[in-house]
Amino acid sequence: MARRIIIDTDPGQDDAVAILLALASPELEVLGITAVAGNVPLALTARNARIICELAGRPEIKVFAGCEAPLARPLVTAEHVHGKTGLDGPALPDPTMPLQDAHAVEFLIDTLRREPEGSVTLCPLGPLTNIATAFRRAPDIITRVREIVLMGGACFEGGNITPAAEFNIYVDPEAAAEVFAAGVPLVMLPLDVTHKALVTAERNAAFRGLGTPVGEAVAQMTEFFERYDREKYGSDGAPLHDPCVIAYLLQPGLFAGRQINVEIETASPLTLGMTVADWWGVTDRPRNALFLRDIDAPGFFTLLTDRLATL
Ligand SMILES: [Ca+2]
Repeated sequence: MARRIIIDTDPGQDDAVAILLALASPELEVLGITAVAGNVPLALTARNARIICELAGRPEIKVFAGCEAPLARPLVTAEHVHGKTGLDGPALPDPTMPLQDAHAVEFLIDTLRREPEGSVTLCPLGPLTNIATAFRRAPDIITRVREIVLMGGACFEGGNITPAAEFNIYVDPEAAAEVFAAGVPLVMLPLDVTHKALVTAERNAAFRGLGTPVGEAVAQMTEFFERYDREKYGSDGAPLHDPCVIAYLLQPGLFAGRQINVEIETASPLTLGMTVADWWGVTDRPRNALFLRDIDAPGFFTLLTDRLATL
């Protein structure tokens, strides 16, 4: 039976590739996509999620709009990375599939209450506002979640929005703190992993070489945001953050890490949103997250390219 997931997302070119990978994978059943404000404001993330479903030929996927702003702070966005639409790069048509009427938080609560306990995995690819709001409003759903597999945080790699913090956690640190403390089995794909998943020229040529609308769109999206990353990190190409979450669900053996304690800084102005990761076990704090640190990057790109070829 396919693993049932909800993708919570703020597309974002790398979110887009993650959604495409999920929709291309028969091992996964996407129960719905919940949009959240993050890389760009909510109206755009809700629009971009639908553009990507249509690109994948899956207009029947249910897309829900969620929270417009973090729990306790004004929204910080990342147009400097993703462009003003969030999906800059390819020219993709406006979506014609509808946005669902229900709020994303309502969908999360209803779905977790309806589906068998321990059967639904949450895949957050943006700030954790929708998830934390659902947990606040309906604490009974928390123990019904099978697992949370999220992109966010950083330890050895440092931050990408401040020296200490990764973007998704920084944007809504209060939400992240609540989700990390909720007691749900949690797997995190931090920058320590995703900065090893670099789209080199050769890997981008493989996307383009698929000769399909999906392959071409993915190539153009990664070309757009790699300009920024090349300048910033001097790296070989853009890190493909969010698809690592879906790849972990498909082939966990591509990744390695440790079960450790991770807590979120919510007070210090200097390190706000930092994921304080007890990698060396120097505290007695309970282990609440599988912190992944390594990835078989060639294996990841082979998986991704092979699956995109099926769309
Ligand atoms: Ca994202």
